[in-house]
Amino acid sequence: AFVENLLKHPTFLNNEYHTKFIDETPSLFDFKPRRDRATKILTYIADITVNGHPETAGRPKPGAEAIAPKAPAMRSKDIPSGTRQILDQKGPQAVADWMRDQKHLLITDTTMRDGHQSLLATRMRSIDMIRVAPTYGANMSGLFSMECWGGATFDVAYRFLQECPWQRLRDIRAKMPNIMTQMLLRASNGVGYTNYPDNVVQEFVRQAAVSGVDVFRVFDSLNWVENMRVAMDAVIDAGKVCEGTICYTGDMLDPTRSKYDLKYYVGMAKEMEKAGAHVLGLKDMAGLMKHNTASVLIKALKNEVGLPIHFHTHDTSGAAIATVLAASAAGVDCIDAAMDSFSGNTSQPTLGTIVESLKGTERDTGLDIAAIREISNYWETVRAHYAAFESGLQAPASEVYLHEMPGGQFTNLKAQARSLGLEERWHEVAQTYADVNQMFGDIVKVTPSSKVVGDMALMMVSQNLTRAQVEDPNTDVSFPDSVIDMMRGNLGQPPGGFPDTIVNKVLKDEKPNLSRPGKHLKPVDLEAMRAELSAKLDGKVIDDEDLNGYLMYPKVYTDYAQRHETYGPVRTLPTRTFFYGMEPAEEISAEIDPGKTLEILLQAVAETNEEGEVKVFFELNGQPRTIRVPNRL
Ligand code: BTN
Ligand code: 3PY
Ligand code: ZN
Repeated sequence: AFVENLLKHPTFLNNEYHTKFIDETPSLFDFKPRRDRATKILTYIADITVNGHPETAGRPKPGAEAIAPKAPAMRSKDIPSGTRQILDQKGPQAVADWMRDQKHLLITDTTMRDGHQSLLATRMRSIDMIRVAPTYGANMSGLFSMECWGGATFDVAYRFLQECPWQRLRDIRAKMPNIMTQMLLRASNGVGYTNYPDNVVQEFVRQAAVSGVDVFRVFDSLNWVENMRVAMDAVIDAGKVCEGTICYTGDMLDPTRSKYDLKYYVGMAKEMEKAGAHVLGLKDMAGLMKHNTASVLIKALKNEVGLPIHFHTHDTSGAAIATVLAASAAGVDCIDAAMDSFSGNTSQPTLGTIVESLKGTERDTGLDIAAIREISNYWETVRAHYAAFESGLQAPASEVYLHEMPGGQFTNLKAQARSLGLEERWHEVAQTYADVNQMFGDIVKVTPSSKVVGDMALMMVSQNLTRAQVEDPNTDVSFPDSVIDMMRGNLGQPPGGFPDTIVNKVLKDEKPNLSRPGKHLKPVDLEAMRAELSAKLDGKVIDDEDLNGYLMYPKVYTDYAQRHETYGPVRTLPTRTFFYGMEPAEEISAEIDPGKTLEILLQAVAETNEEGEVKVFFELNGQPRTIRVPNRL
C-alpha cells in the first residue's frame, strides 16, 4: 500500500520526489483502502436515501412540476461574439467606452447569483447553472454580463452544497465563452464577513480573475472608499473590469434625512472615478430607490461623472420596475434583472418585463423575448427542486422603507428569527432593525454591516430591550460579538463615524481603531498556510484555488475537503438526488469527468440490521454494488 500511495502521489508523478518527501507526506502511510469516486458517490446516495439530507428535513418537498430540467435548444451552433470578446481583445477601458456608446439599455442577468441568493437562500447548485450556460451563449449573446459568482455563493457552495465554487466558475466560463461573467466582491471583506489582510484580498482577486471572473462589482459595507482601494487596485492590475460601487441607502429626496443626499452620492461617485473604476456601480441592495430619486440621481451622475453607470436594485417593495424604467429614461447604461421565474419580491426586477416595456423605444434592449421565455421556463423547473429553501414570502411590502433590509438578508433574518422563536414578532424585529440603524448613526446596511444590525435587532427583541435601555449607561447590556467588532473599527468607519453614545457603551474604556483595518492586519504567509492546510488534509496537494478557499474560510473549507474525501464529486448528482436520495427502480446518471458517466440504478433498500446498518443495493453501469450505511434516524 505504501508503494501504491507513493506511485499515485502527484508530487511523485511530477518528478519532484526526494527522500524528505516520504517523511513529510503522512498520507503515504495511510493504508486504509482508498475508495474510488463511484463508491463515494454511492455512499452519499445511500446515506441520503436512508437518513435524508439534514437541510431539507421538515421542509416542503418538490411538487409534481419538479421534472428533470432540460436546457432549451441552442438557436445556432456557433456562438455569436459578445462582451467577453471586447474585454479579451481590447481590455476593460474599451468595455467601459463601448457601454457609453450604446443607445440601448444593457442588461446583466443575476439569476445565477443574487436571484437565488435572495429567493432560495443561495442554495442553487452548479449543475443547474452549467446545464443552461451554452443556451445563454447561443441565445442571449446580447447580455452585458452574467452575475454568477461572489456574494454568499462562495461560502454556501462549500458549506452547504458540498461543491467547489471555483470549479463552478471555470465550468460556467468554459460553457458560455461570449458573455462576461460578473462577481460581487465585498472589497476588504472579500467574500466573507470581516476585513482580511491586504495580501489575502489581493491573492483572492488574482485567483478569481484567473479562474474566470470578468467584471468585479466592488463595494464596501459602510461606503468607505478608503477601504475599497486594495480590492479595486487588484482588479485593475488583473486587467478585468472594475465596477467601483456606491451602496444606496435611506431616502435621498427626503429633506428630513439629509445624511445621504445627492451631494453625498455625487461626491462618492467622483471618488470612484479617481480611484480608477471603469464602471460606476449603483447598488440599491434593499430596493429603496424610488423612481423620482432614480431620475434625479442618474441624471446628476451622468452630468458630473464620466463613467458608465450600472444600476442594481431589488423588488422587495414591488416598485423596482418603475425605478429601473426611470433610470433607463435618465440614461443609465446598464441595469440588473433576474430571469422572470427568479425575479420579484426580494430578488431583482423581471427581465422579460423590462425587455417588453422598452420594446420599440430608443432604449430597446434588442434581447429576444422568446429566448427569454424559454430560459425562464427552464429556471422555473429548476426552482421547483428547491422548494425546501423557499421563504414563503407572499407579497411585496412597503415595510422595506421602514427597515431597509437588503434583499439578500431579508429571508435569512426571518429564518433566524424563526429559529429563535421570534417568528410571530417579525414586525417588531423589523422596527427594531430600523431603531438599531438610527442608534448606529444611520449606516449603510449591506453584508457584513447588515448582519451586525440584524444580530443586534434579534438580541434586543429576544431580551425585550429598547434603544433607550441599550443606550442608558446604567443598564448592563451584553452586546453580540459582531457589534463589538464593528464598534472597534474592524469593518472600517461609516461617514461621520459611529456615534459616541454607542461606541462608549459597547467598548467601555477601550479606544476604537479609526484607521483602515487592513493597515493593522499582518500579511499572511501564503506558503505557510498552504503547508498548514496540507498537513490537516493528510498531505493533500493544495492548489491556489483550494488555498484561497482556506484563506477566506479556514474551517468551512477544511470541513468541505474532508467530506469530499468521503463523498466524492457529489456536485455531479441531479439536484433531486442530492437533497432526497433515490427511490427503488429509479435510474440516474452523473458525469463525474467529461465523458465519464456513472449510470446508477437503485434496486432496493434493506431493513436495518442489529448493528443499526442498512444495506442499499445498486447497479452501477450494469454491475451490482452493495453499500452499507448507518441508520441515524
Ligand atoms: C451538511 O449539511 O453537513 C453538508 C451536506 C453533506 C452532509 C452529509 S449528507 C450525508 C451525511 N449525513 C449528514 O447528516 N451529513 C452528511
Ligand atoms: C452580498 O454581499 O452577498 C450581497 O448580496 C450584498 O447585497
Ligand atoms: Zn443585490
